[in-house]
Amino acid sequence: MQNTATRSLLGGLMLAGFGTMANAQLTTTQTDLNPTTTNYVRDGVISPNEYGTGNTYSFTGGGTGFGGTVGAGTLYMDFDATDLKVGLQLGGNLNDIAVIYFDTRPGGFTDATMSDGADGSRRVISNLARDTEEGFPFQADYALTIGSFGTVAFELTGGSLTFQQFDGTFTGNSSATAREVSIAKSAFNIGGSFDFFVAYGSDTNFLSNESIPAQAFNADGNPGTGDAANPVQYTNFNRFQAVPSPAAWSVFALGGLPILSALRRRHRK
Ligand SMILES: [Ca+2]
Ligand SMILES: [Ca+2]
Repeated sequence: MQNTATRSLLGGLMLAGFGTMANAQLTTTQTDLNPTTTNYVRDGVISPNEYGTGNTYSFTGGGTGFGGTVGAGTLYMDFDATDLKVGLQLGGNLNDIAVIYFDTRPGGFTDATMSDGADGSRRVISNLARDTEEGFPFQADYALTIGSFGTVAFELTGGSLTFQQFDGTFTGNSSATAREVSIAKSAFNIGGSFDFFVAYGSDTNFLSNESIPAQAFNADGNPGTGDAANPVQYTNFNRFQAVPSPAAWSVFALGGLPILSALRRRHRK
């Protein structure tokens, strides 16, 4: 078993957490053990071992207010050398817009600091419920929307969100079609680890109670246009990370061992 000092050193090495909020809670971490290779195929099907052995690089959620599309869905991820591969197996028909918020660097934006109303994706990303400012578990840097139109990726800003990419491979609302998309890690500033959560809402800012990971408000009704006296709080988030490379381990060996020795010496006193 690793002692606390080792674990905290490993945590520091992985550069995890880029400015989470005080009440934020990490729910699930998945680690890509082969971060330079993938079995991903963009075919609308989650095939065996496509997202890790046994498709274990997966994340589930909660809430059924919009039919379980996201709340009963499963989100898959995998790295290769250049890309993050994302697959969403829907739990119901995709009649609205799912948004994945990414935390990949310090700083960023929340519902309260974004306000781009130029199209459906931008409206959902920047204002989940029409009349309220939802709480985020972190300041988000990038977002990916998934709808019946395909997928759109943006860099977040306080003004007009910066368009990154559109993929129209998968359209329509059928729950039978998994939505699969590849994003260049460089486009989202993704290094060895990032945090994310998923929300679901309409392009008119009527918010579902569904999310990945599960949130406390999943058990309540849909937030809809929002209750100013009780704005929704997304406190829970997930993490996807690459297993440290041999280079990172050698840095750990060189830099970490003297620290561990010092800790041991101090412990003996
Ligand atoms: Ca991989
Ligand atoms: Ca596939």
